[in-house]
Amino acid sequence: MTVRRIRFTDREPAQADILEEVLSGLLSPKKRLPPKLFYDKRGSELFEAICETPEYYPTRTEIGILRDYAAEIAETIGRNCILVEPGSGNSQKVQLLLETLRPAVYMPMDISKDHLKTSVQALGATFPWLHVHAMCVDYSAGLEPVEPPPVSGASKKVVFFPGSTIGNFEPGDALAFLRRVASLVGPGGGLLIGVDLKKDPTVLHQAYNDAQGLTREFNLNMLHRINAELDADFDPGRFYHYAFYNPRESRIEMHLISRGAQEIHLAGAVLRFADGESVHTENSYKYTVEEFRKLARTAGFRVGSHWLDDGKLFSIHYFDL
Ligand code: AVJ
Repeated sequence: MTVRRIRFTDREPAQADILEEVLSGLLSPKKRLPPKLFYDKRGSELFEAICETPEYYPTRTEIGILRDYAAEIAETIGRNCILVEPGSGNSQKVQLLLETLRPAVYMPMDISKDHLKTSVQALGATFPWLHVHAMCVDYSAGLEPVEPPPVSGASKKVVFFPGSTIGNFEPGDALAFLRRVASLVGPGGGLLIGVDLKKDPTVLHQAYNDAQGLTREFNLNMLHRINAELDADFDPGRFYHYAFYNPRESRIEMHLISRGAQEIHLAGAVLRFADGESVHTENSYKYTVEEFRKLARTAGFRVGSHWLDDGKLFSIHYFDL
């Protein structure tokens, strides 16, 4: 049997599914849009630009931890795993681990097909020994499509979930996601996950209100995207970007606030916005190390190791089953 080194499975979500999610979010009494809609081509580019701003510390801090502790992390996990990354984006972070970790196969999953294709090509060129099985899929709809290709010598499954993407989930949904990861990797499997930490609210506030206005553009891009893909008539100039830290809920909230009363048309529906009404586009929950360990334990994981930067801004945990 021949094994291709690079495979691509396309389960890109249909436009109709996106429309349904957008409509149900905007017709609900508290208007909301799912944060996964941020990541069209422009949104992914804007997110990458946000990661370069001086205020947005998570990405560079997590990269620093991965650099400093790559050998230790790889040793904790062990070689030849099946490494699954939901929401892999540009696969930048995993590259810091591949050489030391030497997985049997790397399985990136992402909702953005162009992004995924580009990064798979780059990975194939940089790591000629690496088997890659990429999937264009909305992983929030389930991790079931993860089917490793036949690669010999694989040990266990390990999910890599960096970037504090787990912060986008409400605590109950975060627990449900961790349980799904546990059932995907099974006994002997593991989870390597990046989690942003609680800290001075001012530092958090600035990270989501960068001086260049890139986070503002990123938030407003959701409306541009809905116009372009679903033929709506939002005027993004008539919405404010509003992001703040909610200490009671331990989360950053991002909203788009209507400037004045307005009506928007979308797929035959008329959406009414009151002056000052909000569309809640994202939560980004922050945890202490202990809080997150407790959550993982509740999901069935054994408490394992964790690594921090010197400033204790960000954490990377490894849990096994
Ligand atoms: C990619 C979800 C981790 O919550 O910090 C960045 C997204 N939103 N700036 C985050 C984001 C606004 C980011 N995550």
